[in-house]
Amino acid sequence: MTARHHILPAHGALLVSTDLHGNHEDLDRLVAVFTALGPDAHWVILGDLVHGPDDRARREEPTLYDWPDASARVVETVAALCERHPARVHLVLGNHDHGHVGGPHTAKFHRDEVAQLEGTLDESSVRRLRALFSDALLAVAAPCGVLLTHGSPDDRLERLDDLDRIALHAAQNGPYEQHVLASVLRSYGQPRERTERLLEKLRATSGLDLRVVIHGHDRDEEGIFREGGNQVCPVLFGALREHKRYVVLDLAAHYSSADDLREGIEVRRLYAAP
Ligand SMILES: [Mn+2]
Repeated sequence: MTARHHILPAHGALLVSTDLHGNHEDLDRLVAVFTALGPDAHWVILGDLVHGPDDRARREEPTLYDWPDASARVVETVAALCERHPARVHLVLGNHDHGHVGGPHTAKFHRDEVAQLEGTLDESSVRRLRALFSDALLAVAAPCGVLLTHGSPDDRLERLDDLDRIALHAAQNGPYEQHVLASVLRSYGQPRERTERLLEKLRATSGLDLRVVIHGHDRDEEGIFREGGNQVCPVLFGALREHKRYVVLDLAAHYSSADDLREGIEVRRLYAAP
């Protein structure tokens, strides 16, 4: 068994960021935000570190895909952060990352993005990348009321502890674990009632008053969307630069709905307007 979920404390600040897809400039900004939050802050990175735009996407949609794919360097930086702050930086696996450690290979910008990226790396860099993703979490939860995942999972998961039994190689899992793994990594926003059923079960089995799912995986040019009053997706990848958002929470507070995450307070822009 490997720990695939983590429970945060009820004090300090929490930075939550979503998909990077090889964007090291966004990562640099987030590192500065994390540092400025002080020595008690936690940072949950919600996956999809790797697989940036190809030349064609950069050419055809420069307002959305203008960065050089620095996937390898993003992995190095996040690995170094996790090593330096093991109790405070928490990496959650994304479906693109999963391709490198047993998951299906993604094909967003290249026919096989896993083979494409690994083909650019030497052996020790491949080992380091796989080690980082092998140790990644599937979910983080906090007494402040949030469940943090890459996708927005459906209501099959019964308890957070079940995540620790999941193998990253899907074929090694039973049907329940297979379903939960796919749902945590690849589901988009859920209807309100389904997320509510999930949160209700997890409240009962974890003792945490979980009310809001904060997730990545999806994109929105406007930089954020909320669903069902109980899900929030702050967007970096796929948002226009001036709309890119991240979230900062107070772990000692309690957030009982998606609307408790206020624009300009909990929900912040990564770049000032031009
Ligand atoms: Mn994704």
